[in-house]
Amino acid sequence: SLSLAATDMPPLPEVDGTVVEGDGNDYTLKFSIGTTQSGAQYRGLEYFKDIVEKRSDGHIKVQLFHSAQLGDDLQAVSALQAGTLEMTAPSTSPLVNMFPQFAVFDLPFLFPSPEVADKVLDGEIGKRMLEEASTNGLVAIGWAENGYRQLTDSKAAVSTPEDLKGLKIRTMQNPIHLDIWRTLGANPTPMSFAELFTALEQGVVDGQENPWITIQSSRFNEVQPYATETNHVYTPFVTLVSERFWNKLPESYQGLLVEAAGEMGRYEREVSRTLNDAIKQQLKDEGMQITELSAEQVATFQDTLAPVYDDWRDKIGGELIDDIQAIS
Ligand code: EAX
Repeated sequence: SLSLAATDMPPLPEVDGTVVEGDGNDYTLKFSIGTTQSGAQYRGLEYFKDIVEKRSDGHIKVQLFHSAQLGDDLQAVSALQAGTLEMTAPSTSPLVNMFPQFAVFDLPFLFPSPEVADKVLDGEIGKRMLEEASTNGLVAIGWAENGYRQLTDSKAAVSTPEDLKGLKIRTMQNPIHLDIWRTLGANPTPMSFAELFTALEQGVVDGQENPWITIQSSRFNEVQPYATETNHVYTPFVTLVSERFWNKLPESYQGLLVEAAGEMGRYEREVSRTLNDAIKQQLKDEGMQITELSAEQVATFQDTLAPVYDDWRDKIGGELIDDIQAIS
């Protein structure tokens, strides 16, 4: 079931190999992610590796790890802080305790389109967030995307909040997500991504939510016959470097990593969006029952979630949210 993503995966772009001079030393950089080898995120990492190895003329060696092999989102971030891993790119949601400003990405229905997300990530707000997240042993250097999240479950088709009554839904480790699913009438449990497939398979939880590409590349459809296209939250991936590693690098190589993270982020978002619809179709073809919501049905979810939105809007700070809405 991974074949379509693999064959539809656009070819890696040619890397312009203008060499960046270093300090004569060689470096090895391990880059680990939570999603699998067949997703858009890993494709982005392959491009990053290509750029960094070519432009450093082989002086920086990039080793890629996927499927949470070196830890899930939070474990990988801890490893960066400890200096035992050099790079990772988690969803922003599990990091809100450390970086409260990331919580805007958890507000339901705040990002109406990928274009608005790009303007936020690539504009002043995204730049400021990267600066603010460059602390606690981490250096934040760029944005990619996980994408718009969709609901899947094993019990029944869901088209209204009532259909969610009592459903056990796994969420990321994030208080807003817990609030969202509780308010919709479900029974949410936070859990690390690495444990999720087994939890779904064994019925520890009935459902979960992730973008189509992550659902398919993680084979959740094999244990989740139903899905609902909710688009309830847009999740970025933030590209992080261990500060310990960063401080060892000459400035020219720090610049190279920033440049490569930018190019990876633009490419990965393009791949993610190109594959999104194709993968939704493939999931249907493979027998997943996908419910597409009418505008009224989406409005019902939005109305039900209005208190969550208002409550967290006050906690996060209305100004940042106003700025994002002004972009929309
Ligand atoms: O690294 O936990 C999740 O649902 C995400 O897709 C995970 O952040 C991927």
